[in-house]
Amino acid sequence: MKLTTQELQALDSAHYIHPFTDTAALAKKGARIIVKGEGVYIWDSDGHKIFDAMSGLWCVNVGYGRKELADAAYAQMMQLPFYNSFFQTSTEPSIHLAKLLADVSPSQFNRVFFSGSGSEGNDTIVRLARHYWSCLGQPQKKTIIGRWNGYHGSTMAGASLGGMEGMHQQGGLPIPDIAHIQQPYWFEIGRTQFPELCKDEFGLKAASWLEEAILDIGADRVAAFIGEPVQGAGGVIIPPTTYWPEIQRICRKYDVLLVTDEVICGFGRTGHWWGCETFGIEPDLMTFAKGVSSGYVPLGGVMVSDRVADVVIAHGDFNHGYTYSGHPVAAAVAIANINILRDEKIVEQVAHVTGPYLKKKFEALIDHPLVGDAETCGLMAGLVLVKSKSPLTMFNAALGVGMVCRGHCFGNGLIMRAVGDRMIIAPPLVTTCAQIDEMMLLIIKCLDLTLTEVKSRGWVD
Ligand code: PXG
Repeated sequence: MKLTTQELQALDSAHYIHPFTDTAALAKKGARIIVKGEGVYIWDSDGHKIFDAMSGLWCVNVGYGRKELADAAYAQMMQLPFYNSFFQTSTEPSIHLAKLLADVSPSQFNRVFFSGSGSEGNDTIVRLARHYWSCLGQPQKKTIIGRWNGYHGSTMAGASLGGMEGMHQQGGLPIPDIAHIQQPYWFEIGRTQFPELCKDEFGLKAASWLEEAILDIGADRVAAFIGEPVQGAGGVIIPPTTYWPEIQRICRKYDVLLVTDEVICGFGRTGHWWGCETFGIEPDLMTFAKGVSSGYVPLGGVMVSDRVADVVIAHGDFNHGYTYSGHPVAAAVAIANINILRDEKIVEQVAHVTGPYLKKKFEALIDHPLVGDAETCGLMAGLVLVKSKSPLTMFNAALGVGMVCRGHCFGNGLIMRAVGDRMIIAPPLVTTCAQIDEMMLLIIKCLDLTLTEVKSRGWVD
């Protein structure tokens, strides 16, 4: 039975509570229903073709419609759709994937713990980091430090590690023994609050907040620091190059585990397999999800370094696991996905061809009257919409200029996200230079339409 868009929307608003959504407001206008995907494009139920410059939700890295992934899922479902890995059993795809992940990870990582999502991966991080210190006779070393405006998922631990205040306000968060420091956001914080510092000096300053927090809490009480190499949901916040090496130095100095949440940055997004490689650091734990399976099936997990694995394994059971840890179908799809990334040299392509090409094109947006900053890292990018460039003046946040721009994108066949007045993209890693040109034309068109609208509303002079 084929339903019309209106019929689908009516059923959607009657029965479906969407994530991070004002359900009553959505019911009034109806959800946009996506029905098909091919390459970098998706189509809605009214037949509109849309350039998906967000890769679904930062995940469809090899693009839509890859038969190899569908075939892998089909074959595995026919062979063995499910078996668990709890009671001294394992499955072929999960074993092969574990080995493959060790192969594509930095050399300190030889083991993996599987979950079904990034949020579950970060719950695993909290339990594993605390358990590690407990095994070493330091059960009080359990505080985990994250960052304001970081995003680590929506479970109790994930949302607590994250620094989204709107999330903390609902459901009694954060859980105990989680702390936050300020983010290394040059444009919003460095430029305005530390005008005497250059960007690189600000990177060191932002890292010093970790040292202050560790000293404040007591190094003997801090288990780990967690951060996204580039903050994704927070608005593609690319830290100064000085930041991560200094964070690593501080973690080592105070014997605090270093965790990179690679849920967005992992599997090539930044031009290396992992964000930590782009920023030249060696974490002790890494969370992954999304790009591991290009989002075709849910899968996540934690890469566990020898340092952590050796201690935990020497202490018997780790009492933690999910029904779908190492799900054979998800593992089979992830293997096919990683093979595509390797065989088609997609990560190298991002590093040497499409990443630099996007950088050149996207940074040139700074010449647009509405753009106060524009930066990229691999195939992720963010720009800031500003009221005036000289002096640099932001719009009143309450005007929602980012949402105005997002509306024009939606209406003109482009998915570009708004995080406040920061517009962000993370197109599939298979996006070609010609497709980047096409995307840039759409972006410029939507910026122009936004400029016309803010002028007509009297929001700029
Ligand atoms: N860590 C990071 C860095 C993420 O980006 C998660 C953990 C949680 O993963 P799961 O699979 O549990 O969703 C994420 C997820 C957004 C947005 O608004 C970003 C995510 C999820 C939903 C919305 O950009 N990232």
